[in-house]
Amino acid sequence: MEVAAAAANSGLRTMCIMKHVGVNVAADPLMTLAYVGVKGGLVIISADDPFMFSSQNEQDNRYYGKLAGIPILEPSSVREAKNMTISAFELSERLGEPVILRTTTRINHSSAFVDLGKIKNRKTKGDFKKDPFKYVTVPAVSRTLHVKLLENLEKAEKLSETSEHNIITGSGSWGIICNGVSFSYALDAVKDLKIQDKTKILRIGFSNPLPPKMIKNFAKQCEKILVIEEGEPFMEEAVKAFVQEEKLILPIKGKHKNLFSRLYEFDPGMVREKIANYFEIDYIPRNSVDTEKLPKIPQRPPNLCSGCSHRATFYEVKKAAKGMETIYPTDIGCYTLGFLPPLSVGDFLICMGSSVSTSCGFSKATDKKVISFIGDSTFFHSGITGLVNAVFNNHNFTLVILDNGTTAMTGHQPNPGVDMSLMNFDGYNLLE
Ligand SMILES: Cc1ncc(C[n+]2csc(CCOP(=O)(O)OP(=O)(O)O)c2C)c(N)n1
Ligand code: SF4
Repeated sequence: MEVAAAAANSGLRTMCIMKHVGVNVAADPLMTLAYVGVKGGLVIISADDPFMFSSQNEQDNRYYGKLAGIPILEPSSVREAKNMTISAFELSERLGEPVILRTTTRINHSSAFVDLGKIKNRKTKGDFKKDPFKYVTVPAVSRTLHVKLLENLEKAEKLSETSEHNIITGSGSWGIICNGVSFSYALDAVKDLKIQDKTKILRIGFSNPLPPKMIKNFAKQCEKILVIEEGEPFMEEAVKAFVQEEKLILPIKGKHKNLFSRLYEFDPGMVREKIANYFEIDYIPRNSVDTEKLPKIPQRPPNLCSGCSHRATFYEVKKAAKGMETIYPTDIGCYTLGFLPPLSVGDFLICMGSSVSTSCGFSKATDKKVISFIGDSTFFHSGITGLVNAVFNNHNFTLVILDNGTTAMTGHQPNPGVDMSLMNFDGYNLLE
């Protein structure tokens, strides 16, 4: 985020890509970068993971847009992801603010054909013009920058009102407000339930700031509204507030014990069923395929590969610690799987780098022997700062750095611990 902040303020278009929890790590610079703003377009891709297919939580990063005061765009398809990327750069340059492009699991894991359009030449060198009273965020400077950020947010709200990404389809007095992949599910469901002439759908693609006028006008034409969004009731709460401002009285529901959950991913069948419930449509769910007579497929939980070097390390550590009362803080990577029996080395994990700092806590708070594990990539990512403090503060634990010379779990990317000369590279140049 900081690399991108500097490049964007040197006038370059910059993209900063991470999974949802990556934004937590990048949140410190992001919050103040929103004050400082950008010159070249800066697009942050936040790939959220409802259902936690490969993550430790399913936080909804739309709140980061709200927290930082910057726009969010949310695609409903692969094609839109590509088109919204172009829009996001244009929007970022128009407002002078970073823009978040938020995707979720189903979009992240899909691929499709897209039309590329004209590809512009990439500008890779810009210039930084000094202006410390804009760029150095001491309190006196930030006080004026915050005023500018709020003005930009007002401009963004106007753009959201007329954005091509906020669209209304269908007709009728039953209202559906949805976003992202839920839009496709809702479109299919309305067709399957044959309620096209009764149902209007407002698809929100520009989700921060939301368009209050558009939502109020939509609500005026509805007798009841269902909000369909994976994750938190981000839109639902806002829609209820807008409708209250208009003094309208109509049922609005979304997250509810009989409707949508804040947990996990949605799917087309589930969305169809909830729409039918809410609008009280006679609906017989489709028969699911009878799998009773099929042989049961054996469970195949994730496991360390055969021959994995981590397994041998865990085995040796367990042998060395035999008879000791131990706590094994672990970290994020392939080696996390060591928490499973029979190895059972992994007692505590909250985020990348947490093995080191939680070891400090356990070693202070208990009399047990603390032995923790961290991968080489994770060590350079966020373990190293904790270790510097641990040494300074005389914390007493044994840290095992599992140096397998790669970032295995996420696809073997190089990290600062990898000897790139073995591949005839001098360091790692991602893009010239
Ligand atoms: C903040 C954050 N960014 C990215 C990830 C995704 N992630 C999961 S494991 C991993 C790296 C693991 O590499 P390493 O520590 O070297 O262990 P290995 O898989 O090689 O055993 C990353 C980047 C994450 N969980 N949290
Ligand atoms: S991919 Fe992961 S589990 Fe498999 S051998 Fe490499 S580090 Fe071990």
